[in-house]
Amino acid sequence: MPSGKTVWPRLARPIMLVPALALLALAALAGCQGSPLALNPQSPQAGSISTLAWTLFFIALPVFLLVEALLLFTVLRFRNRRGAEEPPQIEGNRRVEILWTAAPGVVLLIVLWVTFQTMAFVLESPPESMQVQVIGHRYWWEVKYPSGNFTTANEIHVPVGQTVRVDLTSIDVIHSFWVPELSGKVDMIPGHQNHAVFRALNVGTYRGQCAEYCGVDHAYMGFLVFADSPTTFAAWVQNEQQPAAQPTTAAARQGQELFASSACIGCHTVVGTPARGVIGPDLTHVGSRTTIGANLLPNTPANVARWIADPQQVKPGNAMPNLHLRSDVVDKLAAYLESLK
Ligand code: HEC
Ligand SMILES: [Cu+2]
Repeated sequence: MPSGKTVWPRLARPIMLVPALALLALAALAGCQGSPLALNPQSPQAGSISTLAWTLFFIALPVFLLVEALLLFTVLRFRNRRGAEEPPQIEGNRRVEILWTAAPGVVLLIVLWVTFQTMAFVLESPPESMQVQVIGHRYWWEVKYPSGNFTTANEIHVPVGQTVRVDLTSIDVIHSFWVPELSGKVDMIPGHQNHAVFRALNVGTYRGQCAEYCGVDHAYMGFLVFADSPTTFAAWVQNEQQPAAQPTTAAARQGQELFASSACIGCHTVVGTPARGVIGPDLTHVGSRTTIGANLLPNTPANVARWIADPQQVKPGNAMPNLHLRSDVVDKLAAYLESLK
C-alpha cells in the first residue's frame, strides 16, 4: 500500500464533506416518505412531546452556536503565526471555570424540569379514560378490551376524542409500544405493567411500531391504531363481541372443519369453536382486519393463503411453523378465515 498521503489541496477534503452530507440528508428524507412523524402530533400527548423536542432544540441551538463561535474565534485568533514567539504559558482562571461549570448546570436543570413536566403530562390518565390492554409477543400484539370482554390483535380501535389508557406488558422479551403521532415510546416488560395514554384528535389510521429490538422480526412488528367516529367504534365493538360467524360457502365450511381438526387450534382462538390456543393472534374476526402478520401484508384471500402455506417464507423467524399443507387445503382454510368478519 502506498502511503495515505493525497495530493489534494488542504481545503479539498472539508469541501468534499458538503456533497456527502447533502446525500445523507437526502437519503434520510427519502426514508421518511410515508412514515409517521413524531413532529406531526395528532394527540395532546404527542403534541407535548413534540413541543419538548422543539424546546430542547431551541435551547441547544444557541449553546451550539456560542461554543462553535468561541472555538472558531480561538482557533483563528490564537493560531501559530510565522516567526511568532511562544506566548506566555498560563494556567487556571477560577472565574471562567466557575462560569463554564455553572452555566451548563443551569441549562441542564431547565432541560430536566421541562422533561419532567412533559413526562407527568403524557402519563396522566383521568379516571374516565377508556382502558385497553396490549401484550407484546414475538412478533405481534395481543389487544384486549377488558370492558368489552374480547380480544383481537395488531389493530387497535379507539373512539376519536376519548382519552385511552393502554396498559402494556410482554409475554416474552422487552418490546416497546410506539405510535409516533399519538404517543411516545413505552417499554413493554415481562412481569411488569407500564402504560401509555393518548387522545386522538382526528379520525384516522395511525401506524405503530415495536421500538425495542426484540429479535429477527423486530422490524416487522408493526400495528395500526384506528381512531374511529363514536358510531363506527360502537359498531366495531358490537361486532367484536360476537362469537365467530358461521361460514356460508362450501369452501369456507370445509375450511372450518380442516381448521378444527388441525394444529391451528393449538395456537389460535376462534370464539364459539373448540379453538382455544393462545400462542398466536385471536382469529375470531380476522376477516375484518385490514392487515395480517402484524401490519406486514394487506388482508386479502391471496395473502392469507400465502401466509398459511408458508409463514416462514413470508415472515422468516416468526412463531408460526410451516405446516406443509396441500394447496387446496390452504385455500379452504383461507376461505374460512376470510369469512370471519
Ligand atoms: C405453533 C403455533 C401456531 C400454529 C400451529 C399455527 N399458527 Fe397461525 N400464527 C401463529 C403465530 C405466533 C402468529 C403470529 C405471527 C406473527 O405475526 O409474528 C400466527 C399468525 C397467523 C395468521 C395471521 C393473523 C394476523 O392477524 O396477523 C393467520 C391467518 C394464521 N396464523 C392462521 C393459521 C392457520 C390456518 C393455522 C393452521 C393451519 C395456524 N395458523 C397454525 C402461531 C401458530
Ligand atoms: Cu418487539
